[in-house]
Amino acid sequence: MNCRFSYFVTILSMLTTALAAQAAGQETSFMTNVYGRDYQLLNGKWNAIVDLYDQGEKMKVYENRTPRTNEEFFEYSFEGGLRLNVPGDWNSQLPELKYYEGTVWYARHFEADPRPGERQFLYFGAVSYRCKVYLNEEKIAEHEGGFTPFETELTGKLKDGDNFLTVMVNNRRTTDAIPALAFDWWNYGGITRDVMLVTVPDQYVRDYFVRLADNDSKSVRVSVTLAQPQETEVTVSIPELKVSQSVMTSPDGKAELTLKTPRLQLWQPEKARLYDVVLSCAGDTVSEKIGFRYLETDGTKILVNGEPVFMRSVSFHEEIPQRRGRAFSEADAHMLLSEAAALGVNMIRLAHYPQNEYIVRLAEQMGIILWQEIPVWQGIDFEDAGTKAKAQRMFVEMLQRDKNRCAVCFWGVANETKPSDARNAFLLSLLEKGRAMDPTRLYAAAFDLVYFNEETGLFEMDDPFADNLDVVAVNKYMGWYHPWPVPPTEAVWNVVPDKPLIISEFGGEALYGQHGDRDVTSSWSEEYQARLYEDNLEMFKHIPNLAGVSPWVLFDFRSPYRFHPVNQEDWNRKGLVSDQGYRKQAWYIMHEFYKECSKNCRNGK
Ligand code: GCB
Repeated sequence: MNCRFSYFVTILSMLTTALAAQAAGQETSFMTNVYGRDYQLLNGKWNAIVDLYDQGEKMKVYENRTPRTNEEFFEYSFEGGLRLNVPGDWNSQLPELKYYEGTVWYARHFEADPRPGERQFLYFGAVSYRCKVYLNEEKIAEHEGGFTPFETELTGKLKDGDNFLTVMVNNRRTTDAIPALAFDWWNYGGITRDVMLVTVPDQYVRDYFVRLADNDSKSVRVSVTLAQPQETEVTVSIPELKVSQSVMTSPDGKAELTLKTPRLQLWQPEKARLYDVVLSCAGDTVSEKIGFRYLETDGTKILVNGEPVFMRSVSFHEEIPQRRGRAFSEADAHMLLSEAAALGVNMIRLAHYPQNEYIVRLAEQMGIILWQEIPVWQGIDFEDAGTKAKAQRMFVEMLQRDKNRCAVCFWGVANETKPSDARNAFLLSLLEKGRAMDPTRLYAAAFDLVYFNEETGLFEMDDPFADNLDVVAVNKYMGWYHPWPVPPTEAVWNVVPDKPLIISEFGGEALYGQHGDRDVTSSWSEEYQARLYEDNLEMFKHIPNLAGVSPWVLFDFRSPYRFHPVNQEDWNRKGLVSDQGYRKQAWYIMHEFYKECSKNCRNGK
């Protein structure tokens, strides 16, 4: 192809991709495995303007103008003012921004060297919560949703040499947002994950889904989509297994193939096994480490590779407590995951939103099962069609990013929702989308409406939506939000008795280093929290279909509605580990339980 023609084909394909995305009702789509591509990080210090009254758009600050005549002046300048780290939340970078909810403009220059035959994309790991992106004064993208990535194509828009990038970021809470008006974590705003300038060839492997073909290890199924619709050869190989296979894409640029893999070893919890998988088409090669495992449920059991696994889980927010800010780096992922591993877990419920890729990829290397969910967290407006479409897009973005991460075994659709027709239709639409895209995972949701039935003397739940799920999870704060109606030894559950049940949250608050009466909730003492753990562990013996437990939560985390001036000070103190990184008494109880459980727990027995 000559250069001019190739340029024309590229522009045409950009248009078809954009139109197809629009037709599918998606605002955004992005390439698979961006970290496997040739990229330049645009992280670092960015200039910033705090725009409390949302005037920046009207003033066109993204034009970044400076006076050229004696009469001209501008009431802004990106130079000489605030500088913010990217990635990073703004709240932890300046005392005045600790509680800030509004707009901040970010801007920076970068050098580009666009070449014919190549395409460039700007990729944001996450911007919290909504944003508009401008390149060289032109608006090129917008996105809503603080925990999933998006990209925008820059081919044909980049200047040779200096380019100016502006991002308007807004984290104001609204009723139609996800999460909505109130949620129990800090509303961090900012460009909170990596920003990447990605270069790929004109034609490239844009998307792929690699997984086991069947519930055994004998063959691997691969679905590939090329960037441009074209009949051409694609090859998939797993060098370590000495397998490689080629197939022609159909005219739409898509192909399916199955690799025979008789010697494949499966990825298992606590025994990670990953293989380099290489995908190529003419002029493009991309590879990454991928693991293989299969999931099923059998009555009340969760099976990984055909074996029942009891989920010894814990949750954490994407937050480094000691820094009082969002986690964003590989080093952060090491800190969070090593503390989780020390507790003895084989699973993490990533609370309450998709967390950054460093966490997901490292957990996979460590053999830790993940549950990922979108922040459909209480208070969501299920009646609002726009909110529903937003949730679907977020869910698709989460699946799209991590579909090749075998560690992710559960996709969570919601946390603590109340039954209603609108809620059911909303959540069902997520399940339908998910199952159509990815039938290889277990679909779950966490409920909080389990109650003690005085007549039957059992803990029960009436939420028919549970029938739609593979695994049902319950958050239950016995001994904290709920006093014990019967002693823990008599606390027997009859909740979705035919399905696997995970206790996805339990716990209570304690201020590290505070000692007090183990019988008094308001002592906020380590002793009370430890006793609460003992009681709950006792209760778990009476949940016949128990398939896993997940204490809430690994670390104390910041939450603006935790008002108690002495015991909380804007912190949710349910951590097993304090904000300073110290283990509380309850940590040792849970650790001991998990040590025993790793030998003895088989779905509650
Ligand atoms: C819950 C929520 C979780 C909260 C927790 C609490 O049920 O799912 O996000 O942080 O309770 O501490 O109240």
